[in-house]
Amino acid sequence: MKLNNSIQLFSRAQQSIPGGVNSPVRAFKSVGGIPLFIKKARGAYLYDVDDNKYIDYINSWGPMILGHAYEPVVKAIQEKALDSTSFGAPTELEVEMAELIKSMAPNIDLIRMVSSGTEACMSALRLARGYTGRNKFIKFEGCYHGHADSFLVKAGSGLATFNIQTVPGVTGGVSNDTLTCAYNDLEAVKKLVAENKKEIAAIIIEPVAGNMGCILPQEGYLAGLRKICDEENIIFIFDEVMTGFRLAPGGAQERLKINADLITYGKVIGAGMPVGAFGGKKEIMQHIAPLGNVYQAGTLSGNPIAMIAGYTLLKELKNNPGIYKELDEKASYLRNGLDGLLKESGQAYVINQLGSMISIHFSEKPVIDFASAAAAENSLFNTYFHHMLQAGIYLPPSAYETWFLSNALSYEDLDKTIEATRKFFQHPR
Ligand code: KE4
Repeated sequence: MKLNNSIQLFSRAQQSIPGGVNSPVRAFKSVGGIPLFIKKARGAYLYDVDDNKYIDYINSWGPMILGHAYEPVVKAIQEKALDSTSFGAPTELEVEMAELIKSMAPNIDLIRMVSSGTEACMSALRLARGYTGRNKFIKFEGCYHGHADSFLVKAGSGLATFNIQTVPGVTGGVSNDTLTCAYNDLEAVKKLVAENKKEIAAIIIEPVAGNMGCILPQEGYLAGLRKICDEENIIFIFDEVMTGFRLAPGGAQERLKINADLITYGKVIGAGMPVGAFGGKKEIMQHIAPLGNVYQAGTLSGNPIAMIAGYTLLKELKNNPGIYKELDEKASYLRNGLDGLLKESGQAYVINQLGSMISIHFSEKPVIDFASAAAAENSLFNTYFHHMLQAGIYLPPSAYETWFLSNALSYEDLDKTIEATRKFFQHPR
């Protein structure tokens, strides 16, 4: 596979951009090799600057749920841009976007638009602290809620990939209020709550974790957390930056039938444009400025281009709920195909999947939390990753990321993915 232009661009990029990338997870640092520079994408396919074609299982880390360059979204952006790209003043489109989200997602009385998942999560945490008057919060090892200081404690995604346990620049004053324990361990939460009685403002969780590979909540786990929050007056925050509008129109709240108090969004909500959001019950949200004194702001929050992109995509998803069934069927087909061949291969593995989120862990034990994800044979994943890339299949460049399916994937694409995996496990490495 010719990679000359990516190699040259990566060398040039490192002269001007830290690590040559604008987000660490793109750097291929854990899987090795040089990152591919992408020229364009259409539907389920990426094309790099050397004109190699790949079946895309990252989809911009989630947003491209209907595939790249989805025509209604592209057209809407092109038209809206003619009327200017931002005003810094309220618009009708923002009202329509908020009303559309409220019609799709449960438990949203009020919602505030921001420009990233990080902003959404950090704002939701500040609001929970401001509303309860408490400082501490609980997050789970391996979960990633963006790069705000408070969350960079035992976090997933790039921090897990690069094994960054403590982040220089995050002060003890901040991280001391961040309590952590293992995902899927309800007793550990009960213990933390008992040790920090009336001091915990929030529990924030990825209802289906995607930043340590895909990890599902065990039976009763989320309901158990809900019960603790109700009993202890703790705000239950669902970080649905990944799961929102992906697992169902109403995200994980709808799919898993659990009500959160505050919900954060990103990725799909912006259709690839910089959009995040946080919302929830009026009783809590009305403490956000200018209604209340929990200050939160953003020059480009709700700007027309980002709004029209997200609005157009969400409308498509709302008006064609069959898309979710198609996505689930494709994910099940892929899972069953991989399961069948891996069973025959003799290689220890676990496949975790819910809806269009899926990951393979080369582990003999179930992968239910960060420790079990970290204990898997992740060096084998790195070799598998490059084998798949050579076969024209672009997986997330880390064992600590979930794969994201788009509905643009054809069954032929899925078969190619299954066959390339079969070839990998047929030959000794
Ligand atoms: P952003 O600030 O990157 O828009 O969102 C942060 C975030 C918050 N919550 C969850 C559950 C997330 O998955 C993310 C971002 N996810 C990573 C991929 N695992 C983004 C990719 C990147 O960092 O470049």
